Amino acid sequence: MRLTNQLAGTALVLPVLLLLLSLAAPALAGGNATAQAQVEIRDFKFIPREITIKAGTTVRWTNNEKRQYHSVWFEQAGDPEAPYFFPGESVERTFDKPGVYPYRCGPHPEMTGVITVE
Ligand SMILES: [Cu+2]
Repeated sequence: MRLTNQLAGTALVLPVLLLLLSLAAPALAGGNATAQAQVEIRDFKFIPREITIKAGTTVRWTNNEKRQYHSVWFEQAGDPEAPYFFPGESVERTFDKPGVYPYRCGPHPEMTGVITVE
């Protein structure tokens, strides 16, 4: 009777362990699933102005000005003008396809940047 109970307990524990491992595996192996890159906006500049990322990476632009709004506008890709965002705010964009993605700030055409996706 005791042996039977132990076997039954083992039989239950194993599938639960396997389930937990299968849930944890993507988080452990798929580090790129949540890859993120940062671009700061300060003194009317995108910093860094050019970055290279892997496909699937999300880029986050953060406005670190004191009181100036900006935008991140992929004009050359044919996007409509992007909304402005204000100090303390950020915008994100995920790049799934390799390529070179130039962008600019809507109200400040001299502010430009480039995302290269590998
Ligand atoms: Cu701007």
